[in-house]
Amino acid sequence: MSDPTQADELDLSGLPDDELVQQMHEDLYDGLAEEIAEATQLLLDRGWAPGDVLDQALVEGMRIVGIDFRDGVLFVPEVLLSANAMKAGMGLLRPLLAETGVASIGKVVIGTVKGDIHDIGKNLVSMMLEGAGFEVVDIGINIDVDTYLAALEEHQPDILGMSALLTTTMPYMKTVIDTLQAKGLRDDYIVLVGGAPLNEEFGEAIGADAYCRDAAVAAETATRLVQQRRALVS
Ligand code: B1M
Repeated sequence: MSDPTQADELDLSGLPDDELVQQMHEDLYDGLAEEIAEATQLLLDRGWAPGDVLDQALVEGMRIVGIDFRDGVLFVPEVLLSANAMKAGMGLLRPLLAETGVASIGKVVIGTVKGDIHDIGKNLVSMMLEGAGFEVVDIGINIDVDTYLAALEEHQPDILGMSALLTTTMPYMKTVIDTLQAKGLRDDYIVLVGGAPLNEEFGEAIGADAYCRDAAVAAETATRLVQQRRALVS
């Protein structure tokens, strides 16, 4: 998209907000982690809300990367650099998004399903859940059913969250839910699913409690369903 050597010479602090955000889209595209971290900090220092930096600069930049990845303009090594740059920005936002100061309102075990190594969306969901007051146990990527079950047993969460970004891996969510069912454990947990190729119908069809379109919806849904469950029990 742009010449990375030129980006090195740019004084990011001299750019007005809209140009800085535009530059961040380009730097994300070029996988420039240091520049993304610097620009993220600049926007925060200028009084931007962490959620706005996330949505307008980072998530939007990654959306553009996704289009060119789909169209064969970008390839895996380049997209990995973009993902790394995104994480550099997210690292600065994480403590701010998680800064609620309230006691834990519930516990979540979350992981990306077997065969799938995409973790940016899951990490964002984890951050937003932490920000909403949840304790989050992130068990990582490429998680098979036995690992999910072991984590549920160990951590006894209120919620199981699963992420899938590939049409080939999303059916594995049903494998996990069916296994919970077969072991008589399904009703012990609220099961939330998400990921770009999923939709409401899919969530219903596999027996999840809810499909969450994005991280904000995941946090809202988690809060609502935990409160509902607590009200039923008391
Ligand atoms: Co991949 N990849 N990728 N990739 N990759 C996609 C998903 C793809 C759509 C690109 C494309 O063709 N346009 C495509 C999938 C096509 C399909 O199946 N429909 C694809 C492909 C094909 C592949 C490979 C097969 C490519 C190859 O090897 N030939 C390969 C598969 C590897 C594997 O997993 N086995 C692959 C590899 C990779 C990289 C490793 C290079 C890298 C991942 C790096 C990483 O995650 N650490 C990568 C990336 C970065 C992408 C794109 C470009 C970006 C994904 C992303 O991070 N989005 C992606 C294109 C796209 O989605 N536009 C693509 C930003 C993130 C904030 O959004 O993840 O959707 P998202 O998460 C959202 C919501 O979905 C929701 O909330 C999040 C935040 O708002 N959500 C949840 C997600 N999980 C949730 C869980 C919940 C709730 C909500 O639980 C409660």
